[in-house]
This record gives sequence, C-alpha cells and structure tokens, in this order.
Amino acid sequence: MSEPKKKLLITGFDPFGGETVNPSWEAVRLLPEEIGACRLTKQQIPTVFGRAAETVLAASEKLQPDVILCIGQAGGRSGITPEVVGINLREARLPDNAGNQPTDVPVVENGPAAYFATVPVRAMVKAVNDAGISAALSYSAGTFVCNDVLYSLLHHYHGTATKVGFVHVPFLPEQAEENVPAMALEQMTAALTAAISVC
Ligand code: PCA
Repeated sequence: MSEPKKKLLITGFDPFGGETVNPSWEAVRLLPEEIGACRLTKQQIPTVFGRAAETVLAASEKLQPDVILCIGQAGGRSGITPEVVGINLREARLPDNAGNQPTDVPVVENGPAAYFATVPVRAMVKAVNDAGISAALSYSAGTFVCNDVLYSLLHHYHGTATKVGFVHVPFLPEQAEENVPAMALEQMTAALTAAISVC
C-alpha cells in the first residue's frame, strides 16, 4: 500500500505592475502533481490586497491542506528566497491590480506585529542549494500583496496544524533589464521542487 499523501496547496500570482507574466505562476504551473510525500493543488491568485488571501482561504477551506505554500515575484532578487516572517502592515509603492495603494494600514486590525512562517525555511534553503540553485532566507516579504497573503494566512492558521510559507522568486530573463538578475523558468521549477520536497 502506498503512503497517504500530504496535501499541499501552492499558489502563484497574476502579473502586476505593468508586467505581462508573473514567474511565480509560470513556475507553479510547470510543477508536477506530486513531489515526494506531497500531492499538489495549484491555484492562481490575484495581486490585490485582501482578495489574494481570500482566494487562498476559499481554496484551502475546500482542500483542507497540510501545507500552504504561496509563491511570488520579487524583481531584483537573484535567488530563491523563502520568507521568514510576515508583518502586519500594508504599504504600497505602486497600486495593486484593483488600484488600491494603502499606506500605513494593518493587514489585521489589532493583530500582532508579526508571525514567523511555519514551514521549514532553513531546510528549504538547504534543499535548493543542494540542487545547485541559488537560495537564501529573506527576512522581509515587503509590505505589498505578498506580505499581505503571508501575514493573513499565518494569522488565520495560527495555533493549528496547517503549515504556511511563502517563497519569492526572481524575474524571468525576459522581464529583467540589463544588470537586473533573473532566473530561467526551468531552474525556478527545479528549485521549488527541491523546496517542496522538505515541506
Ligand atoms: N509579488 C508581489 C505581489 C505579487 C507578486 O508576485 C509582492 O512581492 O508583494
């Protein structure tokens, strides 16, 4: 008999900020249905404050996953970066895909300042590095929609068995201007596969 599979909900965002692709969703789309002990369910989510987390929560209510891993684009980064922490702050330098541009607004009114991710971020970095791909911990997911999703999910699942994590990925080569780092899609997918294998 085969081992029962862990259920992993994995998400990527739609394009934002004038881009025509978002590497997070492109990489998630290419992942296999199963990685190690995990069976994957993929969901695209909108780059919109509040609505992004609501979309993840609607999917997770249905699936009841063991692990939720959200992937997002972080243009300018050179490697795969699991996020260590989500903070209770919305502060946008550019409008989201619904035109929202909050400043100094909490994600959750009266929520704690921050939550640590509950996936094994250090093991994930090691697994990606062992696969020969650049990865490092990130101590800030920013204050835009990615952080919004990470904080919202960590708040929602605080004290439960459901693990929550977020991984930022670099631009794809076709997005990056000169002297801006980028990563090929196949490498991103291989990196996410390695990271998921230890989740
Ligand atoms: N990156 C943005 C939001 C959507 C995405 O892919 C962020 O880092 O907040």
